[in-house]
Amino acid sequence: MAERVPPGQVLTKGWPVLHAGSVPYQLTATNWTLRVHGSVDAPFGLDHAQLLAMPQKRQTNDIHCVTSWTKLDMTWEGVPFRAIVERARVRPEAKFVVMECEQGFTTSLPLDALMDDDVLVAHRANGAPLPPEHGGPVRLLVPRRYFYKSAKWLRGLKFVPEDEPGFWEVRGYSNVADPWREMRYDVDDVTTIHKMRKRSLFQALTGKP
Ligand SMILES: Nc1nc2c(c(=O)[nH]1)N[C@H]1C(S)=C(S)[C@@H](COP(=O)(O)O)O[C@H]1N2
Ligand SMILES: [Mo]
Repeated sequence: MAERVPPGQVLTKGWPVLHAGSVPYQLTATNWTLRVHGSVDAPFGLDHAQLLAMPQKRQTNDIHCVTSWTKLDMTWEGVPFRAIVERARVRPEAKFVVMECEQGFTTSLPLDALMDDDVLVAHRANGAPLPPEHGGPVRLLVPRRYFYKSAKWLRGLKFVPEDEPGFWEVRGYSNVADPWREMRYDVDDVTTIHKMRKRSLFQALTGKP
């Protein structure tokens, strides 16, 4: 069991709801669309029925939130991210993907990380349609990263040559977000902040610049 719980994480039986802002209840399977665009030769759009017509995968995996809860053995269903990449004919210069969400939330990951076979554009969890509170009708699922990389209410996938750090990433959370290496915060940012604090403390004590 310990092998399945990353360092600093605690098991939860429930499924906490966590996000910035409010739940966009007006977004439903009836009006949801996804835009796949950027550095691709075949940009396309999808509605919910078209998403269900793409290759589907069902899997069991654990999820790890940076606020330190881990939930084991969830079942998920959705379209493998790889199928999206193949269909869009992603260009060689595309190295990152920006996940664009309803209400403006974004997160990003290297394209490589999204090619893992457990990354899904997910529409069902634990045998039921994904509830609005958990990002329904459609969210991204990236089990190998902290859960803030699993964008809720996904509306766009933008392939880009240069990274565009997202909502939590620009607020000091790790851009890598690997739970097994406990990468919760951006160490470079923290180091910079510590240096700044040391310098201002030194100035306060000595009066020297
Ligand atoms: N669109 C959007 N997706 C989001 C967030 C958000 O604020 N907006 N928060 C992230 C964070 S910090 C977490 S922990 C998970 C929580 O997902 P859950 O509410 O289904 O547990 O969603 C992630 N995806
Ligand atoms: Mo989170």
